[in-house]
Amino acid sequence: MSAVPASELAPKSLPADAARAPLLERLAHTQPGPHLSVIVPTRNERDNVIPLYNLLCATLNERNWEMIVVDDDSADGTAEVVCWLAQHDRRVRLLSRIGRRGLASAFVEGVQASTAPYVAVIDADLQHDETLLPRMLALLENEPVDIVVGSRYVDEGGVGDWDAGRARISALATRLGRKLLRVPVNDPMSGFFMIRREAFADALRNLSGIGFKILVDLFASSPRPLRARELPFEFRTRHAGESKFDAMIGIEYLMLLADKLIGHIVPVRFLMFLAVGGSGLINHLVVLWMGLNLVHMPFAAAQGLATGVAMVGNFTLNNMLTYRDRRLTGWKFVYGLASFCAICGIGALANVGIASALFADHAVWWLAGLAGAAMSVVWNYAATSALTWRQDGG
Ligand SMILES: Nc1nc2c(ncn2[C@@H]2O[C@H](COP(=O)(O)OP(=O)(O)OP(=O)(O)O)[C@@H](O)[C@H]2O)c(=O)[nH]1
Ligand SMILES: [Mg+2]
Repeated sequence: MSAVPASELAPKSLPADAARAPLLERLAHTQPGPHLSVIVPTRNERDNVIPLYNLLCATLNERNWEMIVVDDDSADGTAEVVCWLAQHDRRVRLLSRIGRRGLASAFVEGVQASTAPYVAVIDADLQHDETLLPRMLALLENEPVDIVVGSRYVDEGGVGDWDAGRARISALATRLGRKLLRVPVNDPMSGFFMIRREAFADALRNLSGIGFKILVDLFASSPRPLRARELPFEFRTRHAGESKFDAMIGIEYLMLLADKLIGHIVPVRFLMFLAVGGSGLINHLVVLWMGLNLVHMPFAAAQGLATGVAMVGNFTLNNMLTYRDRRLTGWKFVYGLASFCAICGIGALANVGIASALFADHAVWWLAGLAGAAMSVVWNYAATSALTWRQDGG
């Protein structure tokens, strides 16, 4: 195994014990920790884990590396395969997350669980060219570079067999990232890169961690411009299993851009919650109109039906979009819906109470109405985020 240079290991201030002879003597005979951690986010990648491990072994060879698989509760037994491998090779580690989603946050937590001075991320499905890893590492070790990106949009790189639609979406997302957030690489959408630990640590507290696109997030969150290099590679065809690419990834990307641009002023989840609330108002009016004019229901019944449809619709949309990373399924969906309706019911009562009190105090009617509505929106958002979509999975 190659030893880690002492300079890489020395934190800014070590306790005095670190310099004492017995410890130094003991450490002289231990195996150093990994020099490179390769983070592999997985969701249902059972049949790709072993082929990827074989490729990493072949390319990283005698280097001191480890593979950290961050699995989000895969239903196909991915975690079991990783456990089995890890029992045979201590360079394989598993971080298993329950009730959590998202490639970006999986990467962040994988890096947090590693102590290596260099960390890389690679897809499990063999689409990335793992043979670039030694060159990425050499660049970081030998040159003043913070991050090396595997790029599909430089000479000799390519997107493989994507259809025209996906290629267009990726090109648009790339332009947005480069223009709006000034990401200085040709392929800010790439999910394949290696970064120096300090550069990651400096950006860590500013990261949004939303969705799929961690590279954009890293560039936009770093307190200083990251010194970047790109190495070309051709995106391969997925080896086994199914793609997780869907329209939601686009929405999450827009949320990430919004968070980076205005997130310091207003939380992007709150904006999404507002947008969903706006769509709920339209739903409400459409159902009310249909109840009154097509089914000829009494007003109170039509209004009750419209309220119910809007609440279920709002809950479902918020569950899909605003809280996609904490999405509730099965019975949790049902309990979540009940708590959402209860919280919004309390919000409605508070809304009427506050608006009526202000109105009685001679406030203008629309100002009283707006104040009541604003109060209930903030309450609904705060309470459902704390209770319905709790951080621990609801
Ligand atoms: N931990 C974790 N990993 C994820 C999640 N979503 C996707 N992944 C993994 O991230 C990697 C990239 O996902 P893919 O579905 O291959 O996305 P893609 O490469 O953009 O799409 P395709 O080209 O169609 O394969 C794969 O290893 C996935 O298993 C997630 O929510 N959590
Ligand atoms: Mg893939």
